Amino acid sequence: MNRTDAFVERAAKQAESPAENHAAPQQPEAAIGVALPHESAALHVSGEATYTDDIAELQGTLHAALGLSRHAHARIVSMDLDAVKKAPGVIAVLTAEDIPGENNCGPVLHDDPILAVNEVLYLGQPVFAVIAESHELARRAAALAKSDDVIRYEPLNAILTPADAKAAKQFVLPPLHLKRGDPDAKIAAAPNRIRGTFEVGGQEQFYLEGQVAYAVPKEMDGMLVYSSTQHPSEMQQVVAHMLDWPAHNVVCECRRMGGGFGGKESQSALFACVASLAAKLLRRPVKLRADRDDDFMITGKRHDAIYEYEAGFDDNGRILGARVEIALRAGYSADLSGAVATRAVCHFDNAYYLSDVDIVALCCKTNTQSNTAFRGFGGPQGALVMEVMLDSIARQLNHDPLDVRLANYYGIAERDTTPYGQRVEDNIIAALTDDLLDSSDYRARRAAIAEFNAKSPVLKRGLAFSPVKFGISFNVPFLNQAGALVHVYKDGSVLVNHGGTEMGQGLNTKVAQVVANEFGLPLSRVRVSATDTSKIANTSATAASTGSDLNGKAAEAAARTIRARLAELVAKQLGGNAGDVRFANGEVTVNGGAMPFDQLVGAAYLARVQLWSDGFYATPKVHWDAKTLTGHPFYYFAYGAAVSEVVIDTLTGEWKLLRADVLHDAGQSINPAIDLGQVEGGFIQGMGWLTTEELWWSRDGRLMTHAPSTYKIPAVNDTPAAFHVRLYQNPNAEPTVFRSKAVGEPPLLLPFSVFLAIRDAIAAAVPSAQHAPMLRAPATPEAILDALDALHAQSASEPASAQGTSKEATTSDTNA
Ligand code: MTE
Ligand code: LUZ
Ligand code: MOS
Repeated sequence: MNRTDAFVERAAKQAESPAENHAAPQQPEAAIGVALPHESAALHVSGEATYTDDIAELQGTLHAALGLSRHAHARIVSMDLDAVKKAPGVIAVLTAEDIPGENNCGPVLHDDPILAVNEVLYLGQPVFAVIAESHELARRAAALAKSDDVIRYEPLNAILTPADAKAAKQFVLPPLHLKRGDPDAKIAAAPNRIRGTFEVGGQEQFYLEGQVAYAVPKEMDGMLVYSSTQHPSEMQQVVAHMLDWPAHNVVCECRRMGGGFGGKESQSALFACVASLAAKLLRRPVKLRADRDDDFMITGKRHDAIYEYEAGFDDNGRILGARVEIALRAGYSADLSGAVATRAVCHFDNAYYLSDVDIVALCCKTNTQSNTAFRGFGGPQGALVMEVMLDSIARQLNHDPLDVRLANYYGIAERDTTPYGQRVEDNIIAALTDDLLDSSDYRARRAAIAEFNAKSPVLKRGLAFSPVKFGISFNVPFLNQAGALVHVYKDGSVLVNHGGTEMGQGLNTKVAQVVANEFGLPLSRVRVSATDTSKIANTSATAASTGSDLNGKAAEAAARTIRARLAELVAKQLGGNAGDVRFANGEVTVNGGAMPFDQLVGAAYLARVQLWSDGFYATPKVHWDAKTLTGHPFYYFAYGAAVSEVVIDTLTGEWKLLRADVLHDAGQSINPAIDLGQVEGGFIQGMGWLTTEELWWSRDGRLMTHAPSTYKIPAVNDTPAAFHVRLYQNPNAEPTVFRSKAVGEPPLLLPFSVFLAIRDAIAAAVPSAQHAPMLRAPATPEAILDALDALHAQSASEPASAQGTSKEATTSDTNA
């Protein structure tokens, strides 16, 4: 037995003894509901897993690197690429003029040039591509883009921040506006009001495997593109379009990504296109792998946002009317910003009923990277400001923020319709909250922390609870479709292909479990192959957390078709009804008789029964009116909640997460080990967004935080010593695959509780302050110290003055 097998065996043994809180599977014979290890776990830890850059290179392979713009906004006056062409090892230098088809890789609008023409719109934009003998030589030559002799620019006025873009009315798409009721009148008539501004930073996806594509030319104008992408079908389309070819000339394949997190939903395209262009022109395989700094400089991130909000509320903190404007930094092009902004609008409510509400979302056009999908896809940006508002409301009323949250929860009957018109029919947030408050001992710890803070002058503790309600489905209804192909070979082994992509989230494991369960086979009999556009056509991105919902159902459908054919045959041979045939434990049983699965498959082959099938799934119920921003965009909601406790050092601004309790609704989990991993990972990743990860552009629009040395993602020592994560047992009200729920994105919103706990600790440091702390996100030590300073200033001088705090760096709540 080799090391890999030993690992798998050990992991499987561990999985057999169900850990605390793991669902007892409802169908005990099935591979469903069992905490099986990730299909590639052993390969991940041993380093054997093949990522795109690990694919054995064909003889003659060349390497590409990109020459990037040096200005945030400038006209290209002239280009003289001779020096680049003459650099050691350079085979060719390509510009936009070399593109035979359309010079565009935008997913929705055609505003994303692959290589810049005439004008550059952000600092870091690719202007030319160098193709060289080696990766290193290509990069050295591409670095000549920094020389004035190579590209001469005439700088133009650059707009760098969402605030400036908003002032200049520069948007990549028209503003979105959703209004229900009469919020102005409700706010005016309310006994209490808050009004304020808030800001949250962006976030780099920081997939451990960077953007990479390897293009291999094939006969008759064919191209095979290995791409690290969440969206192989779109890569196929944009490459074909760029080469002016029909789509059937191009195959895109992806076995796995080393993370995508939304960053490879649309923005893998530039890399796939440049590698393919070079491969086509030079008739040699070409690989383009961006190094980390280039990846940071070129690709878009989570949208940062600035907010203006206002709310009126009663004496219990229940919101009577609310208004918000969310100004998102879209960057230089539209990319997916329209759908991101729509999701922000549809998550402002988070878990709360808002009878009278006005929500505006702006996609601000700035001369920076084109921001894109990132886990949560605008949902976190929408819900965060609501949680900040509720925190401020509670502090103004001197209530525990928890109680204000409970007072605003969606309820039954009158209080169950979202601002966009969808009824919340599967609401379990109240019961889930009770469970978590109990297990986390929230009320008792609140009192203990007050006691601690009274005695501790420098270190202050904070505690916060926050809930999540997250809508599941692509908010563009037609994207909610998927296909799968299942092959049963003559020996009874099964190969599954589906349109989803594996990025570490465990999709292939779950789909394999579903198929194994249909045939009553152990998981070892089912293999999932690489995603390949020549197997499943016209797929959607693996995104919106829908991977297993969509592809699990499609694969289930394909397996059921084959199973029905087998059942018919075995019923003929053993007697009985096809409908009574059972597939379990590697056997097929009916009418008191049994036959091993493999034997039945062999017999079916000889009887000329088709042993492979396709399967298709389209999510029911979803519809959306993009004009009125109303409809039923989500098939269902996923819920969760967290309680976090932090300690801050009021002299240095340092902080630590001491304990986090998380309860998350993954429906009836197909694989509790994988789902717990998603919840833990999402929590820590969201915590990074709100605390340590700070993107910072210089005055001339250069992103200065473009490597791990200056951009701090959480590490294992940032996870709390006490991290209690549980799955909430709650079969999906909708008939999803085994009544599971999507789990990829929603947990990213759970660490709102960390940010709010830091706010709580800051408030505890200045008990005499009238107002809530003005804490911006990310809550870096600098931001924490700024918030403390502002609070001290406020409590010292009434009325509150903004003195000593920079205007854009504060969150200000004022009594309206
Ligand atoms: N988990 C890992 N390990 N790596 C990833 O890149 N991406 C997240 C989430 N979890 C991601 C991840 C995002 S942004 C989404 S939309 C979902 O996984 C996509 O996969 P799913 O739909 O199969 O859950
Ligand atoms: N909608 C959505 C989308 O809700 N999530 C996504 O990831 C997405 N991607 C593209 C278009 N719409
Ligand atoms: Mo995820 S942001 O939908 O790729």
